[in-house]
Amino acid sequence: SKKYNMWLQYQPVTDSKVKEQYQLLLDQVCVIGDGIQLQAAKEELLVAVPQMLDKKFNVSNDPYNSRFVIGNKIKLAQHLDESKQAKLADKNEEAFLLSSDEKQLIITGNSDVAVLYGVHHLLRLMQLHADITQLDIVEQPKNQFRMLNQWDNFDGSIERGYSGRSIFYQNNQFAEDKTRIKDYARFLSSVGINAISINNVNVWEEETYFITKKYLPEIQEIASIFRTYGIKLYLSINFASPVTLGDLDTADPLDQNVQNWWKEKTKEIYEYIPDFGGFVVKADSENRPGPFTYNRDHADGSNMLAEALEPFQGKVIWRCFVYNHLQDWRDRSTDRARAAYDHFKPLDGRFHENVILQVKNGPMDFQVREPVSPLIGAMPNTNQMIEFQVAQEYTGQQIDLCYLIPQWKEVLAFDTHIKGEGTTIEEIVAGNIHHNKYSGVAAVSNIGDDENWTGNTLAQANLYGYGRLTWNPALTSEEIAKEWIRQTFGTNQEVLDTIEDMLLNAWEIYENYTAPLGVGWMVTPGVHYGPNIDGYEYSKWGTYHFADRDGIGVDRTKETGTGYTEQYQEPHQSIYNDLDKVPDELLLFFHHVPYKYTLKSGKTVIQHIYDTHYKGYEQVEGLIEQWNGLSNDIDRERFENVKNRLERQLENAKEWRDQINTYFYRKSGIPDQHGRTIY
Ligand code: BDP
Repeated sequence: SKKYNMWLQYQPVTDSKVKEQYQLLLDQVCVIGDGIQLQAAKEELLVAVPQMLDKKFNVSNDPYNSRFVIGNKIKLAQHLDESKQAKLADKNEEAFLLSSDEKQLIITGNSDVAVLYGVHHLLRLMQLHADITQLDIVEQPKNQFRMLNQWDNFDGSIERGYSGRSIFYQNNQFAEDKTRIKDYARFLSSVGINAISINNVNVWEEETYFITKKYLPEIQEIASIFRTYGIKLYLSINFASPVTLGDLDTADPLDQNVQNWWKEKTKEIYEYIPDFGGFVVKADSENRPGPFTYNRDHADGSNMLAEALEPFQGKVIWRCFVYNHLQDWRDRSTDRARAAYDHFKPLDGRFHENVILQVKNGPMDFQVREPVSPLIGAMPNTNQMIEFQVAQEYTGQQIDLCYLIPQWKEVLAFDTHIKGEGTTIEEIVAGNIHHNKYSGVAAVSNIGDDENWTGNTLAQANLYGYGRLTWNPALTSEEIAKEWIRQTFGTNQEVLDTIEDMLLNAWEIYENYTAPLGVGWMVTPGVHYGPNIDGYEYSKWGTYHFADRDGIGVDRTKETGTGYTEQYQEPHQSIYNDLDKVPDELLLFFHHVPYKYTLKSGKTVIQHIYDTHYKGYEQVEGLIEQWNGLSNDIDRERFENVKNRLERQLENAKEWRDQINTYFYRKSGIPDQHGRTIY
């Protein structure tokens, strides 16, 4: 169905000129080589081309009588002139080349998977109805690791999943029908994802057995599906595995028996999966076991695993989401925002070459607005990757519309100044600043077994955009939106313009009706959907807004606050520290101010709160109107799906608007300047 096919719709090309051009070149394909990823490329062409061009499409092995030839650059060597060879020579393993004139189209690359990426690039161009007779394209991914983390549990539930149950597991069994896993791999490879971890970072009792004979045969099968699409498989592991599995009574990383246990274990895994990616580890975080139990630190813990993986080129992806989650809210001496940096920065230089630290984009937890984590780039001698959340845990849970690419773009564009001007997050995670061996991007996936994969059909754009952006961070939010809409919904201009507008405004709209000015949280505890202003105020999680009758915000300055601002390089340190310089949208993340404090926008904080909340609600009404205008241009199924979600979003926006406005009116006693209803 259309819902299911996401952006690989391969709709028939109706424009007759375009169709003629495509038909001429794509009469048959000659595939040179027989690698599995090349086969996947061929298979994709066999699905796409006949559908799009409404004709038969053959496979041949005669390059001299084929207009369309694919194969890696070694296999194709004699068909590539010097200039083509040269274009690929200084590029990485995943680089592809598309070259064509009216009579011939060649897709090649530095490896078979590169050819698969090249084929997907061609299919993308075709779905956009581009001219394919004058191609001269060489592309390589900017980021080395382009990973997704599934937070799927073996029982079939998904931690922070908003689109049904797992496509990997059902009731503590592996999904028998692997069709969806294969299709997922297709979608991911079409946007260049090259790594995936398939189980929740919180590894429970039964999942601990994933690294044993009990389950490795089944995991092997999943690994081979992903391998076909150039995606390496990783597993989240339980740091206390030797104990949980009953083999040892300690998991102390400096204990020789523990070290040997992991070495044996790792060897066993590689017998099943020779190209196994490695381990993703959440340790000493939110009740997960880790090295702290034995008075060891994160370097000790990760290095022990790294040594076991080293002989097989495996990696340890060690998460930095470490903070005190058992805080006393009365105690102001600890600041959760500081935690990752305070824990990890002093360990710089101590990690093995195959350890990569995975750092969330912000210092708290995927809020609608946060400053960029000061830890990213701050450890010049350590591999790092950034972690985003495609799943909309705090941004509307795929009920509310929230196109996240603009948020990620802002993060990537942030200039840390760690090595002077131009040290952007984008360049750091691409590995261009510190030149460590590994770097890249990871993100929590947003898919489940809902027919449309992502709950809200429009949330497919976030998965698509995540892949495209990690491949090429220079793409703009607009470009990515346009590409996605065209491929997903076709070429109708009104559909394109309307959805593009909806997507591009969605993040701001969501921010408008939820927690104001960077303060975050104010969500229903546990669930994280819908408002509960004081829900996390007197809790152990370190997530406070400190609203009282006089003002609101968290003082993180060096003089009177937690000193978090000092984790940044200049000029950020001074900017964030200074009430006059801090950007409005982050004001309450860094400062506690009176309600009548005047923002740079000229409004007071309290009036800003009122105004944005009325506006946010009205903007959602606007989204509904926009969407309804497309009722004749979009198939029923997808139209109704989004319509229904938007209606729920409106309810949610109303709850937020009224609770936030009422709360702050009661706290401050300051009326709305415009005299609108406050309950
Ligand atoms: C938080 C989620 C929690 C995750 C945790 C993590 O609420 O479910 O386990 O992050 O990233 O956002 O480990």
